[in-house]
Amino acid sequence: MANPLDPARRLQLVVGDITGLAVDAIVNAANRALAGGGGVDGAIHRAAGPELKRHTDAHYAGCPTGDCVISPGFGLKARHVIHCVGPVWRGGGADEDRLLAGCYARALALAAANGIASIAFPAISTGIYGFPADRAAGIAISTIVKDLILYDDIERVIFVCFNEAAADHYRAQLAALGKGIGPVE
Ligand code: AR6
Repeated sequence: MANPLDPARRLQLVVGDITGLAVDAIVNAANRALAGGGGVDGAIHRAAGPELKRHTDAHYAGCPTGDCVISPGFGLKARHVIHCVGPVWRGGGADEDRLLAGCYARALALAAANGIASIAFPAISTGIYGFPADRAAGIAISTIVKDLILYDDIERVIFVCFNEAAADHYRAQLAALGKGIGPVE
C-alpha cells in the first residue's frame, strides 16, 4: 500500500484565488518592508482587513529576501498568513533560485512550528518580481517534496495557481518528477 505520508500524496493543485481558501495558513508573496502592495499581497490585505498591516507593522521590522514571518489571518478564512519575501528576478545570476527555495523551506518550517496542518502557496516571485514561472514551479515542487519528509504533521500543501497557464507549469514539473498529484479543484 502506498504510504499516506509520501510527500507527493500530500500535494494538491488548485486554480483560483488563494484568499478564499479555508486552510490553516495561506502564504503571501510580500516585499521586504512588509508594506503591502499589488498582486496576491494586495488581495490578501484587502480580504484580511487593515488589522493585518497593523499587526505586521507592530511585530516585524520587515523581512529579508528568502525568509518569512507569520501573522493571524484576521478577516480571512485562513487562520494564519505566512508572509514570504521572494527574490526579484535579475536574470538568474543573483542567487534567485536559492532564495526562492528558501521561501518554501522556511515557510514549511514555520508552519510546522505553529501546528499548521494545511498550507497554500501562491507562485511566489512569478508576478511583479518577474521570476520565470516554469523555473519557479520546479523549485517550489522540488523544495516542498524534499522538505515535507521532515514534517509528518503537515497533511496538505496546496499550490494555488491564478490561471490554467500557471497550473500547466506545475503539472509539467510534477510529470517530470514522475509524481502523481491530487485532483485539481
Ligand atoms: N490568488 C492566487 N494567486 C495570485 C493572486 C490571488 N489572489 N493574485 C495574484 N496571484 P505577485 P511577486 C499570482 O505579483 O511576483 C507585490 O506588490 C500571480 O498571478 O503577487 O512575488 C508585493 O507587495 C503570480 O503568479 O508576487 C511585492 O512588492 C503570483 O501570484 C511584489 O508584488 C505572484 O505574483 C511581489 O511580487
